[in-house]
Amino acid sequence: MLKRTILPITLEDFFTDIPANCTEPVLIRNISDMVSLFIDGEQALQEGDRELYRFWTIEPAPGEAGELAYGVTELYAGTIGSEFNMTHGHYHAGSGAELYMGLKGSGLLLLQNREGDLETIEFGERTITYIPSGWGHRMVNTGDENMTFIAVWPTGIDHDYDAMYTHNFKVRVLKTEDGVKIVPRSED
Ligand code: PAN
Ligand code: ZN
Repeated sequence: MLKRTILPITLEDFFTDIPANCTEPVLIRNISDMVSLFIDGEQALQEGDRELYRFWTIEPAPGEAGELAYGVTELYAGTIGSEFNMTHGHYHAGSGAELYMGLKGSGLLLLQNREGDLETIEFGERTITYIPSGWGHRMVNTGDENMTFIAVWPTGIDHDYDAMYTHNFKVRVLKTEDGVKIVPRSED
């Protein structure tokens, strides 16, 4: 019999069926979980903590070589100060590539390796992006609607979040009167 984690699931039913299928309870990130990553994080937190995004993970065969884990993220529209809402971002410890697939909404996917090379990818509904091993990744929602995307990665890798504080992305993505602006972080 198929394990519940490998039962098929339709995209339409994802948000209602995934709690029954997922191996991780929903993970929620609030402003308080990533205050220092935003220029105006402290001020936003003083005005009140709030949820920025949530994600679910399905890992059908935890730790087994050659298997896959996958998840769906719902990243809310909006800004923290002048900065568009974004995921915390991470590197995969050791090696491990990943595939991102857009379901809804639009934004920018930031990729950066540990040498500091940066790629900024327009990401939207039906976009498929391969994230090579060794590249940190962060999604930024620059649209007016909540963004959802699927991620697929190899089983058994560790997500290195601390690396975002030593090898953070070189740019920020701001909402300005002229639209979306990508600015160097060093100019903070
Ligand atoms: C994604 C991310 C998810 C949440 O599933 O984990 O979008 O972003 P953070 O992990 O940066 O909080 C992924 O890249 N998995 O490897
Ligand atoms: Zn990842």
